[in-house]
Amino acid sequence: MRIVSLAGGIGGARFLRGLKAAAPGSDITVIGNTGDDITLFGLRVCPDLDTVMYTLGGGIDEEQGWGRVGESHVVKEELAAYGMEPQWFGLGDRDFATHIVRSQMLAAGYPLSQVTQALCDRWQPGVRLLPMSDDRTETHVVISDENGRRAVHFQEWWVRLRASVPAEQISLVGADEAVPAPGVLEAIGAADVVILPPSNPVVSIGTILQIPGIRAAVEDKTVVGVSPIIGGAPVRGMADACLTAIGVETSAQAVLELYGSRLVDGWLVAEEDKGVALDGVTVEARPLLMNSPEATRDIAAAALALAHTLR
Ligand code: GDP
Ligand code: FO1
Ligand code: CA
Ligand code: CA
Repeated sequence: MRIVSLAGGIGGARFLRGLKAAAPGSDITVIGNTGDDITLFGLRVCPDLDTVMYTLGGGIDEEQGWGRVGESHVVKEELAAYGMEPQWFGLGDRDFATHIVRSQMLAAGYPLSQVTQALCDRWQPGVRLLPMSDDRTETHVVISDENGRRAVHFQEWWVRLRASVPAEQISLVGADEAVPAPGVLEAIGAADVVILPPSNPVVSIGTILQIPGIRAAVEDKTVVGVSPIIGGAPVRGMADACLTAIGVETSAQAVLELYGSRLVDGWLVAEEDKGVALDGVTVEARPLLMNSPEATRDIAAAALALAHTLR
C-alpha cells in the first residue's frame, strides 16, 4: 500500500511511528512542514524535519519530544559567553552537527530535499521524508508588545514568548512563490490514502497546505485525519493559541470544519468528542492518546481501516 502523510513535529512524528507499526511493508512518504525553519548562527535549522527524522531513526529525546537523546550544550554555553543572540533557542551539541551538514550542503547548492535525503541516509527513518518545498518559506507571527506591532519569527513567538502574547496574524512568508519539492505531488498522486496526523492544524498541516498545488492534490485523494484536539484542548503544546489567531475554536468539531469535507473524507476523534459531525465526512470515535507504542499503532490502524472503507 502507498501511504502519504503530512507531518509537523512531535504529534506527526509519534503518529508516524505508529503508522509504520500498523502498516509494515507499506510504502510511506512523509511531507514535512518547513515553515518552522530558522537560520541561527549562520546555520539552517529545520525543527519539524529533524523531529521526524530523529524520532523514526531512534535518535530523539523521547521526554522532550524534540532534539537529540543524550544531548550536551557546550557550544550553546560558549556562544552565550560571547554574548551571541538568540539565547532563548537551545541548540544541542549533537544537533549542531546536523545543522552544520545541512548548511554546508545548502551552501554547496543542494536543494533541501536532497540534503534531507542525505541526512536520512544516516538515520534510516524507514519512510521517504520530503520537505514540503525546496523553496525557503518561514512562518511569521504578528504581535503587539512594548516594542509596538511587529512580525516575529514563529520560533520567537512559540519558544521565547511561549505563545503568551496573542498572535494577530500568522502567515507563511514566501508561500506564493514556493513550489512543492520534487516528488511531493507525484507521491500524493500515486497514494492509495493520504493521512493527516494529529499535527498542529494551523502551523503544521495548514502550512503544508499553503504550498501552491498541495491542497488540490490532496483533495483528489481519500483522506483521513486524526484530531489533535481532545475534549477541547490540545494534548500538548499551544495549538489553541494558533487556532484562536485564525478565529477557530479549539475543538475537534471546529478543526474538522476548518479542514472541510473537500479535504477530508474521514475524521477520527477521541471518545469524549463523540457527536462531532460534518456532511460528507465519516467520523469515528476512538482512544486518541498516543501514550504507548501499542495505543499509537492502534490509532494509525484505525485511520487506515477507515480510509479502506472510504475508497
Ligand atoms: P510540533 O510541530 O512539534 O508542534 O508537532 P505537530 O504539529 O506534529 O503536533 C502538535 C499537535 O500534536 C498538538 O496540537 C497536540 O495537540 C497533538 N498531539 C500531541 N500528542 C497527542 C496525542 O497523544 N494524541 C493526539 N490526538 N494529539 C496529540
Ligand atoms: N523548543 C523549545 O521550546 N525550546 C528550545 O530551545 C527548542 C530548541 C530546538 C532546537 C532544535 C529543534 O529541532 C527544535 C527545538 N525546539 C525547541 C522545538 C521546536 O522549535 C518547536 O517545538 C517547534 O518548532 C514547534 O513545532
Ligand atoms: Ca512544528
Ligand atoms: Ca477527497
